[in-house]
Amino acid sequence: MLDARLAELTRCLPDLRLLTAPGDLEHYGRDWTRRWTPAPLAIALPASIAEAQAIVRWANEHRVAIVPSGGRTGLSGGAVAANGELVLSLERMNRVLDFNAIDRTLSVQAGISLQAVHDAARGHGLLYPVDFAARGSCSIGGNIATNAGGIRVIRYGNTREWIAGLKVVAGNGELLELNRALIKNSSGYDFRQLMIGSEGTLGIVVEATLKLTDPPPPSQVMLLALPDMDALMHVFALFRARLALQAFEFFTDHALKHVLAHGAQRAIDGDYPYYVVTEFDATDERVQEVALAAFEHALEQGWVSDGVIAQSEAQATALWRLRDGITESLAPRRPYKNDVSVRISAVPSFLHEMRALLMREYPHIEVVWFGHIGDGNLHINVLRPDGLAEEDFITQCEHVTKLLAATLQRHGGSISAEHGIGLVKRAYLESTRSAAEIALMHGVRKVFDPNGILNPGKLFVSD
Ligand code: 2HG
Ligand code: ZN
Repeated sequence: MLDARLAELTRCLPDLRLLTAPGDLEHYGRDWTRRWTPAPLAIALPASIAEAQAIVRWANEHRVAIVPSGGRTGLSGGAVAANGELVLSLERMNRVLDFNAIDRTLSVQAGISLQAVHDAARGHGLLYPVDFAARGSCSIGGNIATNAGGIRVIRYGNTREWIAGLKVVAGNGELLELNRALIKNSSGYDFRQLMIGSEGTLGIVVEATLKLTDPPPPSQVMLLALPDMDALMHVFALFRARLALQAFEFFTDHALKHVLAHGAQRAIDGDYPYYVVTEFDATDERVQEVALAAFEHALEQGWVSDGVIAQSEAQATALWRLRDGITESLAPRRPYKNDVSVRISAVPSFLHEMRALLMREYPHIEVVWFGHIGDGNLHINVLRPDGLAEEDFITQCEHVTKLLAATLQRHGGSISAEHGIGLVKRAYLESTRSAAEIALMHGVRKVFDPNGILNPGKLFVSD
């Protein structure tokens, strides 16, 4: 027996693809957090903007909450549907709509994967530069909803920098065309930017016009082994001063252990506590000399202990795998994740306090650190030991996150650098945003989504 509300939905939209089988509810109701039990009402897969608008209008009429859904690779629970919501999946709206060679833009439907965007841009001899390991599964709509960052932020910035225009279905079902891909548009509030990072609480992104750029110059990839934490930012300053960096990522020996166990190839013999993968422009042969001179200098200073520079594309890929493969290698353990940031200048002092805190609070628990240290963004993955009940583990992690949030606050940082607040971090929003800001955020939400049907429960503790 179909729920009466759903019966009404299929009456309004007879062609709408609607899924209610238990397997579908489970599949579309969760994200990569795997922490909440999926319990959506149904899954709607609109094929057009008009269908998406009609669904939102229906949801307003029947006061059904909607969870906008892309690739569900999120790590903060932003796309979880555990409370009888309707999941509105953009999966079928996954096409490239237009390429404009003069504007150097690509217009796409929101459900397209990041990988397909990369491929389409490459097909036109250009680059969409935001990139990260989930590229094959995540969707551009989800990237926009969280202002996704990734491994090239140091060179290209976050998703926010690459959105020329958006089409968004607001909480009342109205279609908003935001910025229309203008480069210059000084005509009042920029709602496009407001939508980016709003985690589906203000509107549903249905189409985006993405800026493209020149393909990157040839590059080289280097793996460095470091003797201690203090060396990290010295090496970063040195390499940044001498080379044109495209990426500067770090991970610890714990992270390395897991990726190696997951099939990656060891590239440096010996055991070191910290590693860096860096990629830099290599427009001519001199660059390799400059890189090697920087490496020698770091060696003399005692900031690096060993290093390897990739001699082929295959080697570069193998070195990247050591960093790119971390999340996947840890996934079976369902880690508790923190995703924090501070200004680059605050990294050294923050790292010291953070390490002391984690060592004190997690004495018998494995904690894996890695991340985009060149952007001041650190990922902390806490692994539940066998024998510790999930509930007790989460309680402990939440207690530590509270302390971490206070540490971040002292350092002027953020509790969410790039994964979003979602369900996981909503209790700590006030460590990063003032009470006045949060009150305004609630006010803004009311304007765009008066009945609070879009992704309720996410971002804020109470709607
Ligand atoms: C990355 O940088 C992703 O690889 C995932 O942001 C981080 O798994 C994580 O904690
Ligand atoms: Zn990351």
